[in-house]
Amino acid sequence: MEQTFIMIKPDGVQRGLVGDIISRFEKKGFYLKGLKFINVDCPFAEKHYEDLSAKPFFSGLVDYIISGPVVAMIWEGKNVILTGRKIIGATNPAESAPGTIRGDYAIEIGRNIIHGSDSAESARKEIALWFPDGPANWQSSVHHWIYE
Ligand code: RTP
Repeated sequence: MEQTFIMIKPDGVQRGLVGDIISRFEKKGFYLKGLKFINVDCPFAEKHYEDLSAKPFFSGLVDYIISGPVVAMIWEGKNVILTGRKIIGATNPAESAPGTIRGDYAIEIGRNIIHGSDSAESARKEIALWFPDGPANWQSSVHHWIYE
């Protein structure tokens, strides 16, 4: 089944939003397959955001990500990459719909609380980077209550 990489950024941790964010993904029916509470260093953050290295906001983005602990997660489920992005909301909170995480809790693009993989290719790369040992191996006992 499809997997995605989700990271609660330092502002989400500092503002006490970890429980709410995990709850939104759990209540939707997705399965938590990996969870780490960690501080990343500059080279690691640069690697994660390497596709954005030419952007003018790159160094500010890296400083933001290394400014405190983050919660790195693997979530699994049907269409979890696209649906995860919908749960998160548009990149700029000024354009994120109410009901989304960014729409409900964020104001500025540079403090937008959470990251989610934007494609199957980035999910694969990001899971490999953040979870080199792979996802946890467990099966949900409520699977047939969520899927036909
Ligand atoms: P993310 O990777 O964090 O899930 O965000 P995204 O795909 O929605 O957006 P992306 O374009 O990949 O940008 C990554 C993060 O960089 C910050 N950003 N700042 N100042 C700016 O104009 C600007 N643009 C992007 C945001 O924190 C964004 O989530």
